[in-house]
Amino acid sequence: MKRREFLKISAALGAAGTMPTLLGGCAAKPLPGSGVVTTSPTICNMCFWQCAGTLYQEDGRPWKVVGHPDDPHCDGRLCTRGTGGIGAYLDPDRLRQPLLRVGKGGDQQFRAVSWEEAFDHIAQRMQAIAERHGKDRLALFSHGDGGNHFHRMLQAFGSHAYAHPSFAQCRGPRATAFALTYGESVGSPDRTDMGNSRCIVLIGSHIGENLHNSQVQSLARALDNGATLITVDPRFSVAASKSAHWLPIRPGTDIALLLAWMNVLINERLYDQDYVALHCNGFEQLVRHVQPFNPEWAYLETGIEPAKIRETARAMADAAPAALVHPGRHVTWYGDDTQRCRAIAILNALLGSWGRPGGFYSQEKVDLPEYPAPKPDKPATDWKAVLQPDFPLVGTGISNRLVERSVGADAFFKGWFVYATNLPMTLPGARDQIAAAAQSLDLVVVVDTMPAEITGFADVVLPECTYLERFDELRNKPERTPTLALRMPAFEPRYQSRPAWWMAKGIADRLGLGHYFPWQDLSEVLDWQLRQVGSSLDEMQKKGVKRFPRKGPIYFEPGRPIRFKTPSGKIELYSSLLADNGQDPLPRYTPPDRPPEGFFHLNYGRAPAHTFGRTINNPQLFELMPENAVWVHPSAAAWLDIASGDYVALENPNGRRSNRVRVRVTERIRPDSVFLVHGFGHTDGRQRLARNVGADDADLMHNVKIDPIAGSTGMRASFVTLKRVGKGELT
Ligand SMILES: Nc1nc2c(c(=O)[nH]1)N[C@H]1C(S)=C(S)[C@@H](COP(=O)(O)OP(=O)(O)OC[C@H]3O[C@@H](n4cnc5c(=O)[nH]c(N)nc54)[C@H](O)[C@@H]3O)O[C@H]1N2
Ligand SMILES: Nc1nc2c(c(=O)[nH]1)N[C@H]1C(S)=C(S)[C@@H](COP(=O)(O)OP(=O)(O)OC[C@H]3O[C@@H](n4cnc5c(=O)[nH]c(N)nc54)[C@H](O)[C@@H]3O)O[C@H]1N2
Ligand code: SF4
Ligand SMILES: [Mo]
Repeated sequence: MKRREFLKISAALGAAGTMPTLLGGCAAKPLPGSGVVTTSPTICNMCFWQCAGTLYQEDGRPWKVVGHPDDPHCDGRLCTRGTGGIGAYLDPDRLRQPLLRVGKGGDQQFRAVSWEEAFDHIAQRMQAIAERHGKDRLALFSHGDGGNHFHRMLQAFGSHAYAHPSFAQCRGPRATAFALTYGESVGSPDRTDMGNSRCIVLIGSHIGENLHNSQVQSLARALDNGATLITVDPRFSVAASKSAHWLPIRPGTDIALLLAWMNVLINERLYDQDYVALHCNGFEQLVRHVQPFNPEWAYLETGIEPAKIRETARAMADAAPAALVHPGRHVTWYGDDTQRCRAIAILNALLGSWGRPGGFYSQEKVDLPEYPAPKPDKPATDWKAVLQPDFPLVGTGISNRLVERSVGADAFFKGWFVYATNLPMTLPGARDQIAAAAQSLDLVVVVDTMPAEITGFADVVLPECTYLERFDELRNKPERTPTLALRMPAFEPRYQSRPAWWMAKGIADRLGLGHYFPWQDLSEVLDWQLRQVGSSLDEMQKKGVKRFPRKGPIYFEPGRPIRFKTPSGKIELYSSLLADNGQDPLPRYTPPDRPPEGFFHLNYGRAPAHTFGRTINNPQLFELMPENAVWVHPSAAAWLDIASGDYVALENPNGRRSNRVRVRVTERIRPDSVFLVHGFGHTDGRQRLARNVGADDADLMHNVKIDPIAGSTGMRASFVTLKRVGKGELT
């Protein structure tokens, strides 16, 4: 496909008009927009890119949601999933009222209760836990802003431990590696200046299937401007199909390639010598370190021809400093992930791209004061030092570790709050461990919009209203131009559902901690904050998005030294902190495990129509992609005697089997690997569209590799084989 078509893809994906719609539109009905139309600002919550948009209603009924033209996250267009937001609101399988478990054990029997009864139950159990074990024995797992309200309530209570799976199952190694190298991380939205790049290198990073909105648009812009795209991916991804160079690497060998690229840049003196001299520390050690790792050595590990390695290294150097080795996002792959991310960070330093146009820019956010409310006391003990002492370089909770510390009678944790994260499909191969934790915990509270698998482990299920029915905190992300955006309710909450802030405040009230939430409605907090920066809720309800002036420059000033927030004040090619902590101070390559006879690497990724498992049951998006398929190379298919359209079950070496899934035979995958889109294979029967369709990759993961620096879960070292299943058989 040509570049133009890439633009067409993103345009088509962004167009609300192309969506099949729940809302009718057949000939007998009046034309959309001919009734009384009202609009309100929102921020999409179909993924975590947080695009600002506008919700249109017609005669009080939902019509469409479109991107905000002035928003840097979306540039006026929502992606496929974003246009399906109304489906989340209308989903008939939504949680409708608070539920309380009846009976014990793994018995999934719930009864609907009032909010009063749910809050009383939670408060009583929390107090009982505090009396028997201590106030610090509750953990919060969360993904998304609403979690902050529960965080505040739990901190006020005395429980500070929290974890976001978007660290240890996603960005953790990247955040850790960039902080070690540059003293700061890449941020979200990522601070990549792709629109101005002349050469972009993607290691994995399947942008185009990974539909982070403005990022896809800036890649398309770069390609239109003639940028060279180099994609390193064992699979022929959408990005690979737009690339000047596709490097179909042997899975798990990226560090070997990265070291060889450094070897070429250094030995051919193609690196940015002035930049390195001015900003970097440890160059001599790096020079010595990379000498053995020439392209001929890397070829044996990666399967990438030496000439190709040299050619692509030179292409980067030609474009530098507008040459960007993308840091990736979901980087928890093989357990040596912090080392791989460090190699990426170092390569960027050699190209001089950090702080330069076409590389990485510096981000700013709005200086937004916090609402005046009492601050919870600092924790009496350092919970990270107690729970994860072996990961001293990690400044946040490690979700898999917190789960481990919740299993058994003598476990540290006695209660969980789980906000908007579906742990059984999110933590690799952890379903049995989560079940064991739920058995031993005295309280599991799950806050969700849908009957996700995690709700089956809850003692109390609290139904949150969808993002179209609530205020949330103002969006104030670090970005190119400081910007605020507002999410406000377009509709009254359906059924008994309520927003997170209302629940956290209600529980705090029951615990005698109501003074930590000294307001009646979150809108008061937003209005107060907005007034401190010269705006108001009234103004934002009309505008939706407001930009503010930057304070500092967006790129480094040429030739001017910078003080980086690392121990040496320089970019640390050689990491003193890693050396001090007994880790490799320069990236080390570890050959990955290879599949046993008859097994394949289990590869996984995204598809444009869905976000993980959270959108599968969405009626609008389900229609676009109702199930996943397992990608199999023709030679493997011939060996297995299977064809496209056949149903198989995936089985890991421990005998764990997936739900049945259709085969897709394609040359786009290597013969040693199979590929699944993550998020399918829901088992909760209450999601009536999503249940039992497709296969779940998370449940098949058996060889989870813990990163010794970030504590994160390497999820790409698992293997599966394929077993034929008969028609109608659900396994
Ligand atoms: N549509 C959609 N978009 C999304 C999301 C979504 O759910 N749906 N989720 C968002 C989130 S939270 C994240 S973190 C990002 C994740 O998206 P990315 O950060 O892009 O994820 P990756 O794991 O880098 O990319 C997956 C690619 O890695 C390739 N790969 C597998 N093994 C290897 C290997 O050993 N080496 C190399 N070089 N490549 C390999 C796979 O073939 C696949 O093409 O996507 C975001 N965007
Ligand atoms: N096997 C495997 N595991 C993975 C990944 C993978 O590709 N494969 N990807 C990893 C990555 S990159 C990430 S970031 C994590 C993400 O993992 P999670 O953060 O767990 O994301 P989801 O699976 O979408 O779960 C989100 C839950 O939030 C609920 N939800 C949706 N909207 C709302 C809302 O407005 N309020 C509330 N209260 N709940 C809501 C959904 O119903 C769903 O149950 O998963 C990681 N785990
Ligand atoms: S990238 Fe798509 S799903 Fe994510 S916030 Fe933006 S429009 Fe919504
Ligand atoms: Mo992620």
